[in-house]
Amino acid sequence: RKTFRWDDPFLLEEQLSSEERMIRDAAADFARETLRRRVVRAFAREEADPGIFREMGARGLLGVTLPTEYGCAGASYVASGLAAREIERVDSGYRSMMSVQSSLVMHPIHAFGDERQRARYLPGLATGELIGCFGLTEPGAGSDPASMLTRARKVSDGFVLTGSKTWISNAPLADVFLVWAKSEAHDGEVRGFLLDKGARGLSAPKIAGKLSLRASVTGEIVMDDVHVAEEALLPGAAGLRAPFSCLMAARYGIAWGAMGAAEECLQVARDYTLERRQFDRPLAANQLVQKKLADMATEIALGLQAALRVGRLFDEGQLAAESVSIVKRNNCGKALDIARQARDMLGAAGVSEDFPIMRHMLNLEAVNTYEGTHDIHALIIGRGLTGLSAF
Ligand code: TGC
Ligand code: FAD
Repeated sequence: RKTFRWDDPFLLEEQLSSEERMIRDAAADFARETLRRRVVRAFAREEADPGIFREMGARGLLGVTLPTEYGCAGASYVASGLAAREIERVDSGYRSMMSVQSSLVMHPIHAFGDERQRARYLPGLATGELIGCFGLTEPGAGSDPASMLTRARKVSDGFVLTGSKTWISNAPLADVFLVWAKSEAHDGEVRGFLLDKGARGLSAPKIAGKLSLRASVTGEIVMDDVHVAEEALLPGAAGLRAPFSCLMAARYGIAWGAMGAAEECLQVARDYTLERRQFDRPLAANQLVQKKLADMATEIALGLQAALRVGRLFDEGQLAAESVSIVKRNNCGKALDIARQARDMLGAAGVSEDFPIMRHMLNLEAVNTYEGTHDIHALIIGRGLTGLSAF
């Protein structure tokens, strides 16, 4: 009889290449040595440490899939997903910082920028000397970015941008703002613009009082007639398919990351219920408790295996957007359920910052909402199933 590995029931480890394991281990070491000891304080004080970007850069964790010529690892999407899982095991806010920089700023500059833009921004973003943000959402345009109001007006030597973005990860710390706007010079089509910190009329106030992802900062981007040169336009990005294609990579990373948070919750709930005694026996000896643990382990094993399969499809160039929606939606929703269950299993201790579960639970509420809400992904999948758009 083969031994059951409760923390790896389907032997995922054996399905990884040595390079993928190496990047995963680098992320796990970094998360354990550097992030874990800071997170409770950062979350309590709502403090995002910009130094984390440089630390991630030094470990090769920014833009993992991009080519080595820009200082990146040139690794697989599976490797980048494994890194997201390890970082989010500690906190979703740290994974958010990493994935916005990598998937939503570096990836589009690489995919849609010209060589001059790549050379100007990618090396600094890879080391974390530059911090980037991605501005798509607006106060009146969340699930429906097509209704955005931000405009780019053509002037003789460039463009003038006017409008505001909200709920933008990293914005208050950012040096580089990738902003999506309707461009009058392109028949009102959505285009991407790279704005540099310090541009006149550009500000990025913090959104305070966030009860989720408190170790990562979120802000607005306010553009009051911000003048940019012609070279700020990303030449290869035409229409909403450009930002949506960035979301593919970010949503994929989230599918892995959410499972990392869920694994941490399972681990803590298992340890706690084995240790804690009530009615003269460990909590874990009760059928109700074992069923909860079994449900958690089952969903995690399935969610990880699905993320791995989707990663392989991504690496093979075979991935459909609807398939990403399946894993983003499933894994976030399941991770949130797991965190809520685990919180309950610790009783009063579950609400304490001495355990990571309540923090994961609060974080996963935002993770379930951003990058397309749980229900929006149901509608994307529904459209794929029926050919009918429900939005
Ligand atoms: P729709 O007609 O579906 O698409 C417009 C064009 O885009 C193309 N497209 C894609 N292309 C590449 N990859 C994808 N995944 C794509 N999805 C769509 C599509 O083919 C079409 O191209 P074309 O050439 O025909 O014009 O547009 P729609 O407006 O009907 O879309 C509806 C919907 C609901 C699917 C879309 O609006 C949506 O996904 N809404 C959710 C909004 C969202 O996810 N926002 C995320 C903001 S960023 C963020 O949250 C970062 S948090 C990060 C962190 O901190 O970790
Ligand atoms: P809404 O679109 O107003 O939706 C509210 C509710 O209505 C949801 O439950 C939704 O599912 C539901 N709903 C909407 N439309 C329909 C429909 N047609 N049918 C049924 N139900 C519907 N955005 C960025 O651009 N960049 C970032 O870096 C970024 N970072 C973020 C960080 C955090 C911490 C958070 C919380 C958000 C961030 N976002 C970012 C914004 C995020 O992408 C949006 O919050 C998300 O897309 C949902 O938009 P909304 O909040 O306006 O909700």
